[in-house]
Amino acid sequence: MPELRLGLIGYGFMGRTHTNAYKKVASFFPELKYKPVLQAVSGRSEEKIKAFAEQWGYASYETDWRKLLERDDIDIIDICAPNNMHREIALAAAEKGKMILCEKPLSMNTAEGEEMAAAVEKAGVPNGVSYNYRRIPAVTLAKQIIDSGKLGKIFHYRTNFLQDWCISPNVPQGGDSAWRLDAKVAGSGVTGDLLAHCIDTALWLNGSITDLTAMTETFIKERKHALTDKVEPVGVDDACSMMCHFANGSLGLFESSRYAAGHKALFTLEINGEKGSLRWDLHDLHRLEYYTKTDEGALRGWRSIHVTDHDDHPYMNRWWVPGLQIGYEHTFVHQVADFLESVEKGTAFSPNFRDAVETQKVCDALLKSAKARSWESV
Ligand code: SOE
Repeated sequence: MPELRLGLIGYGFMGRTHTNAYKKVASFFPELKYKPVLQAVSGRSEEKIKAFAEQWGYASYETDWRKLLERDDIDIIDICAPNNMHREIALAAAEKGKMILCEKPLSMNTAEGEEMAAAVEKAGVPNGVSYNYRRIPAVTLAKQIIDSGKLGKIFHYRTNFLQDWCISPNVPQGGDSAWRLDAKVAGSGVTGDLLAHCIDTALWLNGSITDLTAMTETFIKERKHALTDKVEPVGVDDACSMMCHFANGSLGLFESSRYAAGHKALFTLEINGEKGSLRWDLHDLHRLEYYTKTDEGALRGWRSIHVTDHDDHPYMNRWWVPGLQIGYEHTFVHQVADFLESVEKGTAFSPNFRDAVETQKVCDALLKSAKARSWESV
């Protein structure tokens, strides 16, 4: 089996989810030609990166990501560093001819995203962006149902991503644990961090967004910065709501917040068409709810499909026996498997950098609209 030698940049939450996936993929997708090898990981703190490398089984580590790019024994760069580093790393990795998998959001804004997409296209390197929720079997099944035409013409698309970890004013901004609250590092707040997942999935399931209007709010205006220890203005959006038109004529309603008490990671979506509807939520991720008008009258109602069947449900024949569900971490295994398959077949992985620029465009238009209190075209 040819080896595909991995260089991972960043070792936080996402570094762990990706590493776990690279370790498992060959066991659960044995037919794949390429087998990932945990060749090297990079992070600034020598003590921490050494410990991470030992814990997860990396053969080596670097304290400067640029050294990873210089190495001939690295084939694929996986960017799990904070958002403000994506561009520089991706441009340099493309120049070195490395394959690239990049955490979401692709970039700080559309302009950066365009530059990154142009760079990987010019270099001709396989590339992908980690919008992992597409690869939950129930969400992939939703895509298959929509594409089969079972819902007919689509009227509504409704989606949320709700969390509650920012309600306390004592949560700092910046530093290793709260860089998502530092505008200079994250670019935007919930828009790029959470709503971007809703947008990516919506574009995939329901096609492109033509125009939108939105509002954002920053509820806590100042927070202590973990690096300076000073109280500084908060530059990111804490919550956002967006209304939009899709190119297929349907109406979209999107909301995201880090102030929705009781919700830890509630990603939901619902789609209503002329022949039926689908709804799904992340807290019950192995179930897809389906309503079809073609059911016999007296029996008509929402069905809750337990998406664990080997023959009929995407990805599930890789795992246990029918009826036994899988979870969050498996989405990353599916993502790596699909990426490796695309490398093997020479096809484009989706979402790739170019696809993810479309999500950036919606994020930028949303932020612009919220600021100007206007409708914006995408
Ligand atoms: C934020 O808390 C976060 O970790 C996002 O950055 C991830 O993309 C999302 O999947 C879970 O929540």
